[in-house]
Amino acid sequence: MSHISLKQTWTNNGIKALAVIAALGFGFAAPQAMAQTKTTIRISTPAVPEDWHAKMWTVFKETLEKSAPGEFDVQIHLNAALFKQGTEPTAMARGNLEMSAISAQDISKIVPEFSIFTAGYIIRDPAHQAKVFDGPVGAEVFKPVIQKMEVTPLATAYLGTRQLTLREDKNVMTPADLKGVKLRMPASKEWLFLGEALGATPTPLAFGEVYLALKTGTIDGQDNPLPSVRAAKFYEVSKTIVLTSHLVDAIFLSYGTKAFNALKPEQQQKVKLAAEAAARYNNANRIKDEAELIDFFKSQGLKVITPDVAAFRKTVQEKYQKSDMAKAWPKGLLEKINAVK
Ligand code: KDO
Repeated sequence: MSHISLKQTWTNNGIKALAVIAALGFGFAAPQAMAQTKTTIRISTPAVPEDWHAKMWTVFKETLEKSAPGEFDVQIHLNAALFKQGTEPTAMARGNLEMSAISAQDISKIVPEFSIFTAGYIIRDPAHQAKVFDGPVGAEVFKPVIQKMEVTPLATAYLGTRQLTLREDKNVMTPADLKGVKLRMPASKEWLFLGEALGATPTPLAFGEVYLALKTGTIDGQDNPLPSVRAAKFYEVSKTIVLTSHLVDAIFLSYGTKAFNALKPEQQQKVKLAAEAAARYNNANRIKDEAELIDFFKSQGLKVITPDVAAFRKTVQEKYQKSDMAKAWPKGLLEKINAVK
């Protein structure tokens, strides 16, 4: 990745220098004209370089370079280096960022009905997730995202099924066992509600700060899909994994609506196809990883617990049914999601 950034920085500076020379009348008009025709796509994500949803952006870049050679300058910024986690949608709406993979929790801030996808134990598995978002339900729920949020989702990626990791060796079988456990959640009310619904004491923290917080004991645990637990090395500072499978999580590869509408129709199509190729790459690798990682964590000395998932499901679903959040869910949407087979 650093190789890509370095090269891009050089290219940008090089083009700027040539543009200045041209402007000064030295006759280098051609490179300036070339620079003007390229559309810049700035991408920002909190994902760490080793994670699949970081690597997928390279697939996006390469696919687009093949389908539209020389038309786009794709700049990938990982580790939340360009925008802080959760601030990407506003940056996209304002035209300060072209692309990111945003979460259902990000969307819910502006489109409250979307919070149905932040609730535990609603989406059943990756196949169900793909059918929900790629079918008529997706078409319905993405409409207000494009209009109200000014962000256009182009492809849905499977972030993984979220599990708990705890810094101590602890037996957790039911939500009652999480009482008093300081569980790190990403910083938004939808995430914190999920942590609470699981029975824990949720503590908001950005993804980039989780490793140290686990190490020092500022938090007792965190939740993330297993591939991210490996990529961000949370297993190095955790002793227990609890397979609650509480959220089959998605992220949506999205483009700022105004900037997307400014592209030519054939460019829009190519960008969408590249986003879909990136999501496919991520999904295949992530699903494969999830099947294999438990053995890896055991080999690293972690205790892996299969808790009473039915007890977690019951408690979590009851909490959501009674919540204010659920009042924003359009009538019949839950039934439509459940009916997708
Ligand atoms: C996290 O902060 O736990 C989370 O998994 C939330 C996701 O929505 C997403 O932002 C993800 O982090 C980042 O992409 C880092 O993997």
